[in-house]
Amino acid sequence: MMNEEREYVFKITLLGDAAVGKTSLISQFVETTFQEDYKPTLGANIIRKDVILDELNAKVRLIVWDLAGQEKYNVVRSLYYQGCVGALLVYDITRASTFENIESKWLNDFKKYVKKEGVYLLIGNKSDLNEQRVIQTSDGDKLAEKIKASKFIETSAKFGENVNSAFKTLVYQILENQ
Ligand code: G3D
Ligand code: MG
Repeated sequence: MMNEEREYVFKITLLGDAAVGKTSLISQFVETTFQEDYKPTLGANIIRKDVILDELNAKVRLIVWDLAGQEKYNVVRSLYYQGCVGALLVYDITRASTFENIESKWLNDFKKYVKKEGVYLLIGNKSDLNEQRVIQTSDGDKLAEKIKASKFIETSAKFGENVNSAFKTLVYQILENQ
């Protein structure tokens, strides 16, 4: 007899400086089937995507919040983070400032506003731009260890490299954390 399928709903966010590739990562992940719900008052897009985990006989509905070009400004932070259980902390491997802001700005924000213990991965995006790289893979590894990220992954949102695995890893880490 089949076990009953389990269903979960997880709210996650992508955090990082402007133009690191947050929206591009989401677009790659959800492909063409996404529903977008722009909340101008929150400065955020909200995207839904169902992830089927056959091996666990589970379905996860991901509610992905994406900052809509207001990284520096007045997002209603408490609402943005409310109920959030996981995040991708994203930097651009070609811009050092985006790497430096991960801990001091984005992780700090996440910890301040997410009351429950949240799960986060460190993502070094734009891995296709290797000739412009200024942040080495070993630097990413070290930072991930320092900030206790569940995992460090380099991605290319442009070519879809490691994008699915980044989101799926986050889902598995959240499930483990429940
Ligand atoms: P954001 O949502 O974090 O602000 P976007 O970032 O997803 O809007 O991406 C910012 C710019 O970086 C975009 O270029 C986008 O195409 C580019 N980009 C995102 N991810 C990658 C990647 O993995 N590789 C490369 N080469 N470029 C990427 P434009 O020119 O449209 O502003
Ligand atoms: Mg964006």
